[in-house]
Amino acid sequence: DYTDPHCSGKQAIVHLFEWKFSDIANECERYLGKKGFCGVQTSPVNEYTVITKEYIRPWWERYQPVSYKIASRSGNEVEFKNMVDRCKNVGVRIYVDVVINHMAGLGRTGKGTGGSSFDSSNYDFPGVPFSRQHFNDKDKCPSHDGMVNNYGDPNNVRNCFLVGLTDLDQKQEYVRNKIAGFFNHLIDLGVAGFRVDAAKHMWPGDILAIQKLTKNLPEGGTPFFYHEVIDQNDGAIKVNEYYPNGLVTEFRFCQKIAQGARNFGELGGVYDPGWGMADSDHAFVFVDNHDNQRGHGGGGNRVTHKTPRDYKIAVAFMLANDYGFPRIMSSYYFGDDSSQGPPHNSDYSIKDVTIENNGLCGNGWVCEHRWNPIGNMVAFRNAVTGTTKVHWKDQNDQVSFARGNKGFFAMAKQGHMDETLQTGLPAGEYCDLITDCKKKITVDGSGNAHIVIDNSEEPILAFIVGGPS
Ligand code: LM2
Ligand code: CA
Repeated sequence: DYTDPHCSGKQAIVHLFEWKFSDIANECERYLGKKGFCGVQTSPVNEYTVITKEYIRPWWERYQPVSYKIASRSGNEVEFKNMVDRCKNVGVRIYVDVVINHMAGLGRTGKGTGGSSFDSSNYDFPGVPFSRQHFNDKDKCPSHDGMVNNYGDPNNVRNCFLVGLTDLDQKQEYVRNKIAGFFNHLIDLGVAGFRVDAAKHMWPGDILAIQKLTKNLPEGGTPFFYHEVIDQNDGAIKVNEYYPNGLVTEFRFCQKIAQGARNFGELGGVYDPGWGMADSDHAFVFVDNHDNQRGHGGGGNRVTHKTPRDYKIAVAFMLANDYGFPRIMSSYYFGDDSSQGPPHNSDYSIKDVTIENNGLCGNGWVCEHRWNPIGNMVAFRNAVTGTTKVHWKDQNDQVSFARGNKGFFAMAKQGHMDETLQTGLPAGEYCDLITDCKKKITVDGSGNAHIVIDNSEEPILAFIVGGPS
């Protein structure tokens, strides 16, 4: 079952974008385990290009592989293994972002982050090794210049070069085995699954063949796979082609939740089957990702940490809602420069993530996942597993609903709410997750409660059966 994240039924992961392995391990131990996170998505961990020409150390250098050695700005294999073990010990799994559609871009040459030499223009990657014969060529790619330039044609999207990146031919047994060998190595080191980069640019059957060459986890079961397929009703490739392979990223959710956060009247329709959106059991959902938060990868007009109030509303709603498997984005601050890499020291090593007295991060790290309406809603998502939305109410810029008889959630766009509402929950005293229990809610014998929201920066309230008191 490629859709099983292997985290004891927990329901949300966080992408610690560009974090060092040592910091991820610290975060598992000091925060993620206690808060009930299922796991962490890392940035690509295998050897890649060191870019210093047109730009110095952009984040996207990681998307130009040089070999499958574990050697990245986040750390080496020893540090990786240490992270996986320390996280697993506190119930948090690791999912690796794997870049297998391509190797480095044409024209790039030199040494990768692990010291392997390479020369893309000659298709020479001795660290694997891959050579010319392992890449797609003009016979298979129908575009005149060999580049992906027609999203209406699957042969063009999948057999041509994406922004000049040397495109591997996953039809070949040799190529499949090299990639599966990389996955198997990661499984031996204890990971629980993979985010497959640029899955849209590979044939689903080829990816499935690689998945079949991949071993089961030591504790049993196939690894978790979620496939990056950007389907915004704008091309020939559809998310449902990838259902046999696991979950699929649902980028239309990013569009819908952005509209909903700005206009609560649209929140009822964030899952729109009429739009072709993946069903809940196949959808992998997120408010923004590392690409579209900076205008890459089908981006534009997404809600991000740059508008914190709307962002908290959007992510809290995603976690309270009953659609898909959610990923929380955790970013570093950046300005107008969409290439800017992570916070770094003068030698370009990545800066430590520091934790301030208020529990938020320093040194340039945003740590959205530590914002109360985000981090504390993970417990809500876990507590309401298996229930559906009931008692939905949507009027005057206010939305509220229950999840079965397990949890109740409310938000007020204007920042204030003062209503008596049916919660569907057993009578009792509950406390609000968003304010860390500073606010109490009493549910009476008929399930009604007086709901007050009065914090205009975080105009959200949530409580669960079995929650803190
Ligand atoms: C992805 N998903 O399908 C990643 O989420 C996305 O971040 C990757 O693009 C992309 N696919 C390829 O893995 C990023 C970034 C691009 C960047 C590539 C490769 O968005 O801008 O392209 O990584 O590093 C860069 C340059 C581009 C150049 C290319 C090849 O920006 O101008 O094209 O390298 O040298 C000539
Ligand atoms: Ca391809």
